[in-house]
Amino acid sequence: MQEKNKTLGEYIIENQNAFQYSTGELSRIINSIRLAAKVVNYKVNKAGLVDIVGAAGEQNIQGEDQQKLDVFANDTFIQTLINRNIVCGIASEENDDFITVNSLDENNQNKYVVLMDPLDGSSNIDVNVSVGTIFSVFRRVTPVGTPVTSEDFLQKGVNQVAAGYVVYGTSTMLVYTTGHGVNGFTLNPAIGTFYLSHPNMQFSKDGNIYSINEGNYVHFPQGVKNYLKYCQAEEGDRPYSSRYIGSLVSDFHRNMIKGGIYIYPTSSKAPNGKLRLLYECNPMAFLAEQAGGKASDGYNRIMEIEPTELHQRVSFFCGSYNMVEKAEEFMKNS
Ligand code: P6P
Repeated sequence: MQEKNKTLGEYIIENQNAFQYSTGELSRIINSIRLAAKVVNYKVNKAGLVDIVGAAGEQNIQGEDQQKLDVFANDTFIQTLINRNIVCGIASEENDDFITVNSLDENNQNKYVVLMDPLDGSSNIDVNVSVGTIFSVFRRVTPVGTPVTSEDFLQKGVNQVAAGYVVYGTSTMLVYTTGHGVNGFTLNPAIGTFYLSHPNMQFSKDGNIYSINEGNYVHFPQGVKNYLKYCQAEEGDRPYSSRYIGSLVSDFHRNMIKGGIYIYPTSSKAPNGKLRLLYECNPMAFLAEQAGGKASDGYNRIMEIEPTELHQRVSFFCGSYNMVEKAEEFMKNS
């Protein structure tokens, strides 16, 4: 059991050897994410005060207006990782293609690639609702010392060596796993240190919160409609509560603490769903499973999906194990 109030730095050092491939590289990646998270947190908290809110005028590959904080967060995480010469490649929601990182020494021996959504939920920024960073880490599959290829990024979620998120909310937290459970660290902004505040985070097997944008109800598949009617029926511990922040990291984080299910299904408006497999669904699925929860596309385990494109979208059901199972039952029977 991890005792509370340990700093993130102490935790990383103590657990470095627990990690099978431990050469310190993965620890240095987590440390870089820690540093970038503090820098982004500072700007997110100042967004209302300085001229950094509002669209940057550009559009990302998703065709979404880029908020200036999106651009800032993307640049911060990318530069922090590149400057420390610890990864061989980076993919981001904000970049059309992956970035090949040439190490400072000519024979780049770095073994890891990082995929990320640098600021998820960014449309909430100018209405002061919490947003988050999501990251996923893989070992490269192509020969060390050669430039990375798409093969290094298009890996099944089961191959992840680490995943996590930063939630910039009423407090800023870094929540991550390296395959040995999920731990949450809360930032003390006065001294810029993350402390272990939520050791061994677990989803309850059952829950009574469902998170979905019910405004899209008429566009949902019948199985989702049937599941929503089940959640709203007066029977046993139902009706459940509907809670939807519109920020995946925040909805996921609340559901992990209180129990619940998050659903972003396919619909006639979004035939492949909205969330991206590689840098949103896979990392959240890794966390969910490590916390005793479940993550599927309504039919199949998210982390078994064979990726075909960097920005591909999937339908996403994630949270308390029994709630996801029940939703899958409705999907299969519809
Ligand atoms: P909608 C944010 O853009 C996001 O990717 C998730 O963080 C969030 O849960 C979802 O999309 C919100 O989408 O269509 O309900 O506004």
